[in-house]
Amino acid sequence: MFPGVPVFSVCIALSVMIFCHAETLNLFGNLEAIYEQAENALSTLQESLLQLETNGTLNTSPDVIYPTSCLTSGDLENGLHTLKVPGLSPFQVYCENQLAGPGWIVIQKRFSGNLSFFRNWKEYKNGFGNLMDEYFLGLEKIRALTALEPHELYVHLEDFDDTIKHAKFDEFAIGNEDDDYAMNTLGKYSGTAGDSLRSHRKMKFSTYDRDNDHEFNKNCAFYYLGGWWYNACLDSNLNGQYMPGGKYEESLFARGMCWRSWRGHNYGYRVTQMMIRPKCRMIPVTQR
Ligand SMILES: [Ca+2]
Repeated sequence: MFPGVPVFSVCIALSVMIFCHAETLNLFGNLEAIYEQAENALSTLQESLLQLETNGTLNTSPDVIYPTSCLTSGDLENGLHTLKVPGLSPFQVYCENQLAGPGWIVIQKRFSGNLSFFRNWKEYKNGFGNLMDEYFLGLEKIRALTALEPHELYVHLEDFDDTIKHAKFDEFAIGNEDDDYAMNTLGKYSGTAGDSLRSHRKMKFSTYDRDNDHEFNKNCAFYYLGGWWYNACLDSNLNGQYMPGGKYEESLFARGMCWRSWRGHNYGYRVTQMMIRPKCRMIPVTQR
């Protein structure tokens, strides 16, 4: 075959060549598989991004486990997290960890007046606004969260003189839509702003297109320009009109974002933020 070269040596050389070629083929095969996996991962990411852009939520596979509160997200930075509670698809919330200790889910946030809160029943049910801006999380999500385990409520208020006060309630829960999301549970008050929610306890939620209040002569939500657990009618109206400057004239009585026990019926705050978190979890005392 090859003059002067022993047949045995040629056989060894051919064997090594064939082996090396096979190894090369094997390597290409592995690279192809890795490339395919990367392509699949990229495709999944693109699909998720498209879902987020179109729906605002992700359709997830059953093996993805999301926390049920901001406390279990494990992240102490403020920001967005996806939660999952029984009966609802996963949804995003803004977690607040610095204003009043860790693990608060922001359910209402206002600080600019750029977003109208004079909304109908369906909008209050499903929520509206932008989680990174002003928003209302939605009664259905608040119901699902507070039905899952006992929650506490924290109301943060800032006036136009940069004074900050708060009202904390050691229990808070609302009923389901059949019960018009009534504020069935409102625990003990503590704080600095006074308790302007007590008279709204056991009241159903009302909007301008669904009058569940105790005022027989008018629709409180329509009259006071918000959506709230109106009685006949209100000691607080944090979803009322945003009033730049705070103090407003007597003729606009209680139509702003008022909290009577601090600055009365004719003052609307610069910032309001309502937050809830599970009350029975272990939180270090120093962080509460
Ligand atoms: Ca009425």
